[in-house]
Amino acid sequence: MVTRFILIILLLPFTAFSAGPNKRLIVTFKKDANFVQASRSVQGGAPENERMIVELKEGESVQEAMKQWQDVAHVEEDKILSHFGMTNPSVNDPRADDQWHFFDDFSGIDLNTVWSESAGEEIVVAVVDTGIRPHRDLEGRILQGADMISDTSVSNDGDGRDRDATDPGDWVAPGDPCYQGQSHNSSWHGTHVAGTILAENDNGKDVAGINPHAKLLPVRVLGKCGGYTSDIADGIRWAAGGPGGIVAGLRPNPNPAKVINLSLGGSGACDFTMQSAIDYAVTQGAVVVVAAGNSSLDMDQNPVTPATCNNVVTVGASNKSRQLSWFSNHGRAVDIVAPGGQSPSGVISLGNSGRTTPGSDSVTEMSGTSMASPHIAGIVSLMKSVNPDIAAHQVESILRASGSVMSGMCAVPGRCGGGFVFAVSAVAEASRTIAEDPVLSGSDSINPAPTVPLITRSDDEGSGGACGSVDMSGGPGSFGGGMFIGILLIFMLGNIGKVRRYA
Ligand SMILES: [Ca+2]
Ligand SMILES: [Ca+2]
Ligand SMILES: [Ca+2]
Ligand SMILES: [Ca+2]
Repeated sequence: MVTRFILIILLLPFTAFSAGPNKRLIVTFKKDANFVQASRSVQGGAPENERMIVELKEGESVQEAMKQWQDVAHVEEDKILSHFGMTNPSVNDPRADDQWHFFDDFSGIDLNTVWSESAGEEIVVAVVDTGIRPHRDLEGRILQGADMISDTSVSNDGDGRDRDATDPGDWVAPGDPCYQGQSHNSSWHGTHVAGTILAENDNGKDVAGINPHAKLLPVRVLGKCGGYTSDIADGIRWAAGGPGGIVAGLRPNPNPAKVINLSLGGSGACDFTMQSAIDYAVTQGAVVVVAAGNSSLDMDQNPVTPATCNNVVTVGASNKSRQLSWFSNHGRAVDIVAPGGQSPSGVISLGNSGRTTPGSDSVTEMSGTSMASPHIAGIVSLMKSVNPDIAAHQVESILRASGSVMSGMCAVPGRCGGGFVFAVSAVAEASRTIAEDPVLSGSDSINPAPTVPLITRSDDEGSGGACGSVDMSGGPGSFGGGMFIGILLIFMLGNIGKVRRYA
């Protein structure tokens, strides 16, 4: 039984940061600032290069805190995002025959035909998610990953960032700080997502995967309650490797990802921190694939991050009737639609039997745009297999152009991008395409532009009062005036696309 999750938006004034634990800000200093001096002016932060994470004191407003700050260029809330899986019954059936989303030539991606175009090469695919279980169907495929979760109340592994991306479970019990009236079992969400992309084929175990030659780079960013934007953004950068991929607390990634899957998100316009990380990954040659989200929202009116960021491939979900799943977000930001399932026919992939801490390997069924996104990430890894240097904007264009018409809700232009993915055509087109250098779309005509919160050291503190509430109906342009435009969205996590496992 699918439960319809509802976005809970708290209409709170900005001074309400004391409402719960872990209300944090990302403070970015001006480029020419003396970082040591400037960071001393920002109390309660953890210094990093040109950026600090600041937790406000009980009852302290941003306006009050900012009075003492020097050389600050941007301030935005370090929002917590969560994954986009949904509740579904488990079939716990190990046969690929049940993976309609792969093998059905109507509602699935028709993998048998796709494999005639490319059986896949060793492409590094990052799954930026809840971490990974060392599932038997992923044996020999998992690279050295990273656990990017800095807050120990979220990490659930007893420490902050570390080199072990193993998923310890993300269950929430009534005693947990993020408990919101509903407990849930561990999701093993990252393992499910990874299995769709690259589970071992033809080994007599469990399920098939789209690119059985791909290597998995697990980046753990979601724990109990979800994950902070700053950790997710750092996870994207680290996964992409290179000079901009060096993040606090971790060694550089020796295996830069060419595909990065983000089956996660939250409400609100694309954050400055998130967009910067995505843009960096794209310039490094990665394709960033993101889930549209499960709130049945028209994202033209109600932006979702990172789904409405620029330079990403945004994926909506379809059901076994090849129509948009009822829960899937839609709008101009959607580039392509892929199977994400819908009760009673979810996506079948890898799981774990543990309700809290890990148990044994299993096969589970889940539905969500979280499950649609890794279908596209897997297909993109096949496109990269035939054309390793193909740029993100080329991949996006090919997917959009090759998609096929859908009926129902998606018949309306501008709701579902290129429509239902036509994987074999996309891979064939990729092999014919001459790779270009990555190009960033500063003002993407396809995606709504992100709201970049520019904070000036204005003395006009009175303007903060105009920012006391958030109007979700009007999109990013509807936020009140004043210094904090675009950073006011406070939302509860874990209410968006929670996953419950029934194994
Ligand atoms: Ca840790
Ligand atoms: Ca860890
Ligand atoms: Ca298998
Ligand atoms: Ca896009």
